[in-house]
Amino acid sequence: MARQRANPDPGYDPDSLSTGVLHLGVGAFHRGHQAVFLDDLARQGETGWGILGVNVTAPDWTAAHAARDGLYTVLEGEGGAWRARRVGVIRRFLFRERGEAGLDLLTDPAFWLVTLTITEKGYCHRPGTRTLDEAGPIAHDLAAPRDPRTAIGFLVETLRRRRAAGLPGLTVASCDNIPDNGRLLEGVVLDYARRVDPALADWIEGAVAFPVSMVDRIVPAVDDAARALIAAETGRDDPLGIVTESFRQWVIEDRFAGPRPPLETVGVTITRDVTVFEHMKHRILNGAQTALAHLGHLSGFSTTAACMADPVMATFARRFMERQAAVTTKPPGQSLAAYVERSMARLSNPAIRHPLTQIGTDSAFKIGQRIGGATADLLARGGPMSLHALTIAGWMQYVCGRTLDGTPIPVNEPGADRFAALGALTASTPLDRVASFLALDPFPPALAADDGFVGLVADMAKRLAHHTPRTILADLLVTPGTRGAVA
Ligand code: NAI
Ligand code: CS2
Repeated sequence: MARQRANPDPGYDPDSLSTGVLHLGVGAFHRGHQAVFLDDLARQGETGWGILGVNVTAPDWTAAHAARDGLYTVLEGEGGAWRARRVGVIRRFLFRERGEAGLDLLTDPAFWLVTLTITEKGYCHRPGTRTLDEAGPIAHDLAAPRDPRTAIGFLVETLRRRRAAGLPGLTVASCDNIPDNGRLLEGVVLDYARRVDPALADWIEGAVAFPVSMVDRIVPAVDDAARALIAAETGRDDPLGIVTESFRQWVIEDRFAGPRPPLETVGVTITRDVTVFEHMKHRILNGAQTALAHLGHLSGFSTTAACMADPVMATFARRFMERQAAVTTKPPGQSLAAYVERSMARLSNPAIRHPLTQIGTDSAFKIGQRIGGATADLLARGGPMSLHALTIAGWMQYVCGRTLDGTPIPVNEPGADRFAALGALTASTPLDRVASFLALDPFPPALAADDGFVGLVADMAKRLAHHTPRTILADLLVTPGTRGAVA
């Protein structure tokens, strides 16, 4: 029986908000992060920053949004203590299939900010570059730019119409978890615009600002258990509701065109250099999540919190983060030791059921930014390398798609076939096999060039053929003085 708990409506009239923000990619993260910061602003009486959400790919929230007049619950919690909050800032939702729908949106002068959470694949770029992958979905839009299907094509067409209407530029902020996300977005937008309308590209270059931002909040995909929890805590079904932790952080580069929401009044850091914040987050928190995703799944765990409840995996996470922190620059006013401590607490939060396979999705995009660079930096300063070698060997095993006992792993990423092919190269030696993985683009060349490191990864891969990562870690973490010791 669902309990009726306090779940107050927002302390403002949602209909009084005008939509100053266009968001592309209304997923769980947007509902739990940017929308909550803008909800804080609305609660302070700022009425100009309601959101119009657009999805150019599934899911289509049209019916869910209409059914609840755009209101939804954010259930925030640590342990068993929950706080339910009603968010009312997403004023309209549009699912753009083909046709004209949405293309004139930015000709409304109320819009001053576009934000995006479209996942890494949504940028349509060649990994490791800021240029378009012409062989991918963008090919359609390049041929028919007035009828775009990708987020990049949609954005550029709406900007073209804004310019044609004689309106000024605005700010377009990527909120995807990608290093230098604003530069990537600017690169692909300009690359695309230059090919379809060079004068438009010149206008965008002068009139549109693409700030980099670091975004942080763990918002797991909403599953049946999360929906049931929201219903139990609030007494109502809530198709747009999400479950998340209390922590949230947003650091955004001070680079805006035109008016912007006063985000600094609701705890957002606006700064000239986001990179140091980004490195801290990607290497320490995300690095540990990605390492645990692969090593944890191969050890039989299903969520981050379940891993962290195990003393061996938790000790690994701490040591791994400390090593990543050793090669990370401290952002002003931050302590890396405190960041590790807080990350330990966040990852251990039993209230958050973050599936390891969700974090393992698109891992080839993630492992370079989170682990590859730090591994090369650690190697350059003389190690220790054992935990990183095991982490990379674990990733190799994960993307090849089988656990120790042969159970298939639901590998979800564009390069899966390529990895499986590398994994199946039975004719080559284990060393060659490791070297061919380390030569893939997520990794800096220094890794494959270091024979000692290649040997250490090959040694870990051999151990993984007979033991789970947890068993290997139990040995590595308690046996000082040996080759893989955690001194
Ligand atoms: P989700 O699966 O709930 O939503 C994904 C959204 O991206 C949907 O709106 C979908 O329409 C859109 N999308 C997917 N593929 C696309 C494509 N090829 N082109 C255009 N739009 C596309 O995922 P969630 O949790 O909202 O995460 C989205 C992104 O947010 C992540 O990829 C990450 O970069 C960022 N993020 C997520 C965090 C989290 O804890 N969930 C935390 C920090 C950042
Ligand atoms: C996670 C991130 O799915 C993943 O790759 O590591 O979504 C992570 O939860 C966020 O970056 C936290 O802000």
